[in-house]
Amino acid sequence: MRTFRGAWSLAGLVAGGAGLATSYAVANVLAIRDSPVVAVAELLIRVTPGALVEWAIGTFGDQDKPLLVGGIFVFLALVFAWAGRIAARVWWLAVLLLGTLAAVAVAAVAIQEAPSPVVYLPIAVGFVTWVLVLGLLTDRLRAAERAEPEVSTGRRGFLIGAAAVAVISVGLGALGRIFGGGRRKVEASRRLLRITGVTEPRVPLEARIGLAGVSPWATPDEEFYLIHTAIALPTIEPEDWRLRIHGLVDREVTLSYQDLIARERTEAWVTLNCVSNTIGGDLIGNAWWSGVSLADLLDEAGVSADADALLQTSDDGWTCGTPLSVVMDGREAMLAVAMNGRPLPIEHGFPVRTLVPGLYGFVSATKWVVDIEVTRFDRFEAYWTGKGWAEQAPVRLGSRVDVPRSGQEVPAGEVPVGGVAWQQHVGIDGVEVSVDGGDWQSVDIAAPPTVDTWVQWAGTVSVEPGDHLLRVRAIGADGQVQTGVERDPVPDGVTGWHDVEFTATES
Ligand SMILES: Nc1nc2c(c(=O)[nH]1)N[C@H]1C(S)=C(S)[C@@H](COP(=O)(O)O)O[C@H]1N2
Ligand SMILES: [Mo]
Repeated sequence: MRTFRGAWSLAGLVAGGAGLATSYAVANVLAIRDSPVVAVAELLIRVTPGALVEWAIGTFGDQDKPLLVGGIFVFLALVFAWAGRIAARVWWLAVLLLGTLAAVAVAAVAIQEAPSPVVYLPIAVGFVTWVLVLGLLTDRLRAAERAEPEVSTGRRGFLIGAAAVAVISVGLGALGRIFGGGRRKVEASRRLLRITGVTEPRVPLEARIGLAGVSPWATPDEEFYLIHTAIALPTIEPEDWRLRIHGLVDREVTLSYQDLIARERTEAWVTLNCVSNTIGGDLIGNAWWSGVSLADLLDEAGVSADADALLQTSDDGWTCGTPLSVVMDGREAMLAVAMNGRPLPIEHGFPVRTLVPGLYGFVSATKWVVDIEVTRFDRFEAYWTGKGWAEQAPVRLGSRVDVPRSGQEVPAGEVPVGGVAWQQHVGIDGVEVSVDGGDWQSVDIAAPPTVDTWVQWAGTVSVEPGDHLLRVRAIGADGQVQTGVERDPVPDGVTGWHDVEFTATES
């Protein structure tokens, strides 16, 4: 054996890397939204039990997807190296192994609505690259093995070949990135867009409680939480966007972006929250939204008396079911085109998303919405409902302590406390706090202009030096008192009181 240890693994690794690079480059050049690896990651998310996805979001937050893609790459690297070693002995077995990987990628792409066969091209190109490169490199390794000990050209040839392939792969990957400027183009369109009737957010004074450290009533864009199953975000030029409203309607409607923004503008402060938000969590935000009334559009389409649901579908194939009666009851249910006075950020659903105050995001707030079917709940199963989440999910009464922070040290005596409370579309009548399990005492609440948003609260508690526990509960405008019974986010949102421990120091 004249080849060095690991040579066959290296050949496999380099060949695999080259295959990934060409498939990535082709996907980008063809402006296919997902490279095969991303499609596989999305497939994994789709087949993963809801509880595990839930855990991943809770544990890794925004990092869950980079970690998943990273994990896939590590797995691929191991398989590629292994395939190289197998190729040393049984060539066809290595091809079979990689063929299986390619088949998984094909399946992942296939289930993401494949409108044209070109979506399979990156996988085909990647597979062919892998076979060719592995063939080339292993030929040289075999030559090295046959050669006399003093002749090392075979080995040198192999190393030069491997290095050349690696360099070309990196170059192709970079070219793919340059071609893949889809997101940058849409970002540019978005920046240049001026939508008539969209006004700047103006936070009413009465909405502010005026205690430093309480979450700002209007959440800045960059602090607004993000939840989506898509890894590569849909990038849709406004002129390419269409919305189809169909199903149990008298007249089917298809709207272009121009049609949509030509309609009367509606604007509102609406707080959006995620059903996965845990007690004290930050998957909640408040923004000034501008758009078009969804109920008006549905009225024009003529909704059948049979219907009780909207099945909404996004450009990336995500779905949700929304109760029709809620959308039609006069609240600010809208097709939103702007957030905080600017066209929607791409990650928040550009160019158009839906929003229904009082419902959790997973049953209402479809980003990149392209299809609304008027239908019945007993005729479909939406994305999260299929994973154990509820069919209907109105927002639960909730509250959070922002001040003091958990673990904070404050001077003993009169200690300022504050936070937020919410039950969108019902409203908040009061907030109470309790120290160290003592009596509930009421604190001040701000007076936002609508019941569709959260409410800031603040007050003081008097404490002796030492460790303390501060707990909060809200009282809804319907008289409901927030329960202390703790429930999981699944299937329809947490209940339970938020508490923080803090230390009062001798002043
Ligand atoms: N297309 C699409 N829309 C979606 C989702 C998604 O995964 N895909 N997630 C929903 C969920 S669960 C929530 S809580 C909200 C979050 O909206 P945001 O990311 O703008 O805060 O979007 C909803 N709309
Ligand atoms: Mo959510």
